[in-house]
Amino acid sequence: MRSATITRTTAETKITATVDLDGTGSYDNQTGVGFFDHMLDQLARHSLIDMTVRCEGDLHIDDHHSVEDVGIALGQALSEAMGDKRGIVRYGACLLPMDDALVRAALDLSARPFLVWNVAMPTAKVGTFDTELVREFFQAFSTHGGITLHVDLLHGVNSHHIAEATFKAVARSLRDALEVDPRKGDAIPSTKGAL
Ligand SMILES: [Mn+2]
Repeated sequence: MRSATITRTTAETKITATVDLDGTGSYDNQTGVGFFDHMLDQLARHSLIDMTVRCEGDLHIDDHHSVEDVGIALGQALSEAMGDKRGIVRYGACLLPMDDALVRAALDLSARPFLVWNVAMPTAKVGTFDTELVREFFQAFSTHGGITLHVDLLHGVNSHHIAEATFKAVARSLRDALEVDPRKGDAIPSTKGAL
């Protein structure tokens, strides 16, 4: 079973995150940050990862710790669920349009965390949500998930659409990268013999 549950408690947040990589994209995400829940739902739906997240965070300060720490927990859950990555495709990429927004994501489940983020948000806020936290989430998620992740905004004028397109593009890329390739048998997809 490619699934994992991570429980992570700090002075700032208390989080439980469960993923099943061989799911159908069902989700139940409750972080106390409405817009972020909407983004996590996209991540689950379009990656076909079943995802349950609970976060009790210090929202009286702002959303930063909750968003960042959910990124850490989901990255850790992904990493644990992947195990030794035997037989997986490893790479994924997606060019994703959403109305005005066009986002390109490319990733490698490499265990070599690296984020290239070229996404300028036109506005500082979507509702009450700080748009700079989208990058914070993917920084934490890529670091703790061991993902080399490139995300580029090619076009866009609406911050809600841009943010949502980044989550969908990464989700769709993950969906491809996590797929087990029957031609690989149970080989680990690296000439090094380990990922
Ligand atoms: Mn939306």
